Amino acid sequence: MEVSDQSSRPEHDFKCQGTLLQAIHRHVVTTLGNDVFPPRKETYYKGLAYAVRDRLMERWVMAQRDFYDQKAKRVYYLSMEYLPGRFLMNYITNLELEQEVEAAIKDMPFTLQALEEEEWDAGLGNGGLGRLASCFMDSMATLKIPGYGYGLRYDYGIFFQKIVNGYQVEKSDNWIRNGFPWEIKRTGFLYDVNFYGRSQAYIDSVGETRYRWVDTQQVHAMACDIMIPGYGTKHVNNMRLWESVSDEAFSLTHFNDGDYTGAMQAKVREESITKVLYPSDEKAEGRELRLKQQYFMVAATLHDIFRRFKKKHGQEFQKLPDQVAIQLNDTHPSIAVAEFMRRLLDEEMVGWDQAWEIAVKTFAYTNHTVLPEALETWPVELLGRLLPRHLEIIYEINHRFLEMLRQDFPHRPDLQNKLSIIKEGPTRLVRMAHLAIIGSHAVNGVAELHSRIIRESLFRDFNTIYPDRLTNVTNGITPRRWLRQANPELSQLISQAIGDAWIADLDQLKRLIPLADDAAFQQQWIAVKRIKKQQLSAYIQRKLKFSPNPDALFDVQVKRIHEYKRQLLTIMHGIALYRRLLINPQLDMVPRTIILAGKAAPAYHLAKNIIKLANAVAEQINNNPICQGKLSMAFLPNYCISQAEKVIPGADLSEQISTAGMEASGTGNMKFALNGALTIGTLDGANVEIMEEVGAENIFIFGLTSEEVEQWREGGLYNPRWYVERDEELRGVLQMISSDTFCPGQPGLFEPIRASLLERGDYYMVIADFRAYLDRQQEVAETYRNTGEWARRSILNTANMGKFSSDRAIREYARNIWDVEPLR
Ligand code: 4GP
Repeated sequence: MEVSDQSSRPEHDFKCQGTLLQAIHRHVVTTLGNDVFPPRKETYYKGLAYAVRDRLMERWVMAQRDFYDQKAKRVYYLSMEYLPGRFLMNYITNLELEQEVEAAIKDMPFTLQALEEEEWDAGLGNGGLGRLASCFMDSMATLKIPGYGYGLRYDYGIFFQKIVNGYQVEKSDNWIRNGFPWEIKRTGFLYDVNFYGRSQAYIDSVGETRYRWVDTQQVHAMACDIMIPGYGTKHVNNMRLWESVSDEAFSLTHFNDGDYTGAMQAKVREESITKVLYPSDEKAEGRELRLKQQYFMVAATLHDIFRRFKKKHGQEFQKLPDQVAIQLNDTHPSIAVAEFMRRLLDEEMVGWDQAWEIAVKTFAYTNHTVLPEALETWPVELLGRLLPRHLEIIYEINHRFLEMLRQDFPHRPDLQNKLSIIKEGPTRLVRMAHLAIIGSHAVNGVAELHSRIIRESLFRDFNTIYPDRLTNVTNGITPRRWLRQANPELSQLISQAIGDAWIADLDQLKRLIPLADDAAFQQQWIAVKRIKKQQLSAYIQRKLKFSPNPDALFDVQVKRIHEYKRQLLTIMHGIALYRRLLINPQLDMVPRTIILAGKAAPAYHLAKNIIKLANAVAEQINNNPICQGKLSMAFLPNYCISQAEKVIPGADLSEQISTAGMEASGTGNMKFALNGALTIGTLDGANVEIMEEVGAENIFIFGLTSEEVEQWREGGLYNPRWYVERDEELRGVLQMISSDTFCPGQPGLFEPIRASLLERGDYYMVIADFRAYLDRQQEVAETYRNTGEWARRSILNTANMGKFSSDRAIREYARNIWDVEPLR
């Protein structure tokens, strides 16, 4: 009998002993080498983190054994980005340790909240796509799906945003500077990852031509594991992030010659692969490094997947699709299709047809955006140099695919060019999205509207040839983080009313519907919202040194700054209100605080100009006495997950106002509504489905539809000047932007914004939607005056958010795409 055989597994006792407080003290002394007295916040945070981690570790080992024993099919989620935020409270809530922790620190000179603030956000992603991946991790664990998140452990995550003089300034985000207690580094667990070299043909023992990849340069991938606990279950999943390490210590020869930098060079080069997360729209620079990152993640991950599979099933690769599902989170990891083929063909000696069938059954691909820059393409020259064998394989996949098109669609010769993986032109390009679609059995969009746009326009021709492949799974968010953890006050009120089953079954919130008309419940609801607004106001005070009145309408737009998301429209509304006050200082208006936050990609100049405008407008409004008590505006620096957890519960109004057809889904929209904010939004992304769930009368919809946007664009029908001529207030607002009203002494500072609207055709149709938006905002204000009615709608929003749980989304992936069952 093998030692690894489960039946020979001896009884071990690795249970945590003693109280949590004892464990904290032990870690403060033995792990951190400090004294427990006097208690210091930073050491206690870490001591607590280790103590909590111990408890989890116990469950984790048991869960891993379960996976193994049950021979369950596993899901591998491949993502270049994650945005888990902080871990401490997530672990405490999912382990239901709150009371024990409170008891353990009750005599300390700090609160649990203060300890929580010691943790630095793990900012390993840019925005929605990364945060979605983290919500999915939580749901997979909660639903007991044996899932793994694979990605990269960047030393520097998304940059830290400072606002200096109203401008965004990027600082590198060294998030692990103070250590990262949640990870377990597998220093003995290294895989080789190859680059460069060449492909060499040879004849194998049975006379077949085979290929191997030779003369390569190697880098090592080290596994760093982070546990992902489920809620209400002992199940714990694993997120495995790869770090590039070099065993190339440093060259003693160089060192002895006095060349200290040269001595370190090889090490630095190899370890640079996982140094830094790419900002979302980085240009040509460093493109090679980006492809290296993608392949590095994919190669190490597939190595792991094959190792695990072979341990149980040996060479029975026909079983692979019954044991393994691989989900590609957007186009970035698509090279996995070619790497998977390379492993089967070159290393496992499987024939092409069988290998291809296995690949397609195993892979699935999610598209997250219609923005063309996200559909990655690589110059053939670059891909062929870095990954020569993969380029050969891609050519062969393409050749067979085009052959199929010729045979099955002889009357559509146009498809050859349109769908080929290789885009011909002066610089030949590999279209990675095409590789992902051809190599997957399922391709999904992330909201009904987005999936329809994919089927009917972005990937229309693929939809013709693979009629059943393109499908939809509407996004979701985890109620554990976004309600239970971010808003304990509201969670408590809800649980008092309907019990706490909603935490794992969000549809239960429907039971709040009858309470929406209950005046006493409305009062309690309003009281909780007021507490969250006070907390938010105090947070703004800490960050910006002014505290908005919690009785004002908190009107919030927080997300990445992008023209299509139209922060500009929110700012223009702020300017319009300001202008009305300038014209009539006695104006009776509903007091309003406009809160914005978000990062702009470092190279996205117009987005950065919009940030400057927001800050400039805020400064004037906040310093003008006529606005006192009526209007204020805040731009919060460094938007991140932990900030979102503070801002979202305090919002009255959620701004989801992207140009219709451009926001794939949005998930912020779901988080706000779950916390009882009403939405002002366009018919875009998941807003459409939110409207269906909460009822059109409980959401403020405005603006052009996606069909109109498309028709107007295609027909060249849109002329922003037409609107400007007819709208005096709009003219006034534009005039204030383009004059030096908000930039005294710097005329022309906001000229790029004006030009984008009036000279360059206003691609995102800000002007077209301006009037409809302002009218809707007026209605928002009037509704807000009626506190009872507002509360009623707010309750109904929360009550109808069941659909948007990421548990529902993961169930759909599990059933329709992965074909996996939860563990027993
Ligand atoms: C985002 C989409 O912009 C957003 O609408 C969607 O909710 C989110 O993915 C999750 O599906 N896309 C990205 C990206 O973050 O980098 O493309």
